[in-house]
Amino acid sequence: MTYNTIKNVLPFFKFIGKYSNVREVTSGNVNNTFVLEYEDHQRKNYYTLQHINTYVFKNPHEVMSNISSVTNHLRNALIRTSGSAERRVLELIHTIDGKNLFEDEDGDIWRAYVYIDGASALDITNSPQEMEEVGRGFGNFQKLLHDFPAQDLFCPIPNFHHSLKRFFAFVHALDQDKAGRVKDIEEEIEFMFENRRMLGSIVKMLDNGIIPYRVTHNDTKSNNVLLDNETGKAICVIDLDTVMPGSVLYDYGDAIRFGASTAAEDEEDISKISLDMEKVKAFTKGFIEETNGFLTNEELLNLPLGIKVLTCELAIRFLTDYIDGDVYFKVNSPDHNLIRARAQIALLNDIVRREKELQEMTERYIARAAAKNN
Ligand code: GN1
Ligand code: MG
Repeated sequence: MTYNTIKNVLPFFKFIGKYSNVREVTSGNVNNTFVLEYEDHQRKNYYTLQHINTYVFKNPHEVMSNISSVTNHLRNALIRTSGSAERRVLELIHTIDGKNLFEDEDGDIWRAYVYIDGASALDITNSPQEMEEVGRGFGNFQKLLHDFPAQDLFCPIPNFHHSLKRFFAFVHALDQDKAGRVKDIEEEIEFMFENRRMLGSIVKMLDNGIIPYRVTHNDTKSNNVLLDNETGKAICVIDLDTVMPGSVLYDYGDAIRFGASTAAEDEEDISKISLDMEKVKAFTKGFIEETNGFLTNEELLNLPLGIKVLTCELAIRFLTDYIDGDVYFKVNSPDHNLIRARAQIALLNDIVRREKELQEMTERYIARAAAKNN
């Protein structure tokens, strides 16, 4: 079945060897991902093939242009600083006519990478140590890209983390009530209205120049950093579709929202959802150590705000998609987006309860990093 979906696409990519197997990766909410196995004499070659969701990515050429330039920069920086970029950066497989994406006869868009073997992408981190490595992975990504000219990148999804515009889109969706679901979500609507000022706080700081735009990843889920199976170390940041100019608070906040929750993003039993402070500390340590020296004080001190805003932003995005009738995120039940939104709201309530603790913890790590510099 899976093979039938992809078989017509395979001959158009420069894969080496003879096709022998495929498995689908089910964890993404937007694109469809397949791992391919090819046999080449006595060796096996593995590739990642992705079908790009063009409802979400309206201009895949811009996405691919960003990915090409960012991976080139990362490769050069890694070779310069550690001598090799082997398994440390995504490597695109071109089509037989030398392009970085393939458009099939139905207009569907596909791209491929070398699959990085012997590493894991964790939907759930099992320990603070793993979460610290995820923090190092994303922190190092920022570090390697901190001299990349952000203005050279396209914005494939404009206003992606403009949380205030997300609020306006939500109000518009309420107004339209396309799927007739607004009547069931009174409490959630009230919650969003109460939080609208907070949603606008990061964009306001960017607009006023209080914090800078940087090249950011913008989708810092723990499963977007590969950890080496033998050493446990972060080796490669993946899923570069949303790399574009943004704030470091987005990357930090979204990573904590996803990776330091005690439950999955779509946990139905909200009594299971809270913030795992050991994982928060571990991630913060790894992230601040890797980014030491180039983040500004304003950025560092506002990292906890990133957690609040990004958790609320995801709540409002899931809720908006629920109201619209599930047109954006993949769902496995009619309530899936509502369950996700409620889970984010539960997490946000715990984050707000721990606000002071989060601020003090962040300041401790900032002070430790600063002491190392002196
Ligand atoms: C989507 O598909 P995935 O898991 O890489 C979404 C992210 C959300 C995430 C929530 C382009 O990412 O912004 O945070 O789902 N990506 C896009 O799980 O919208
Ligand atoms: Mg993604």
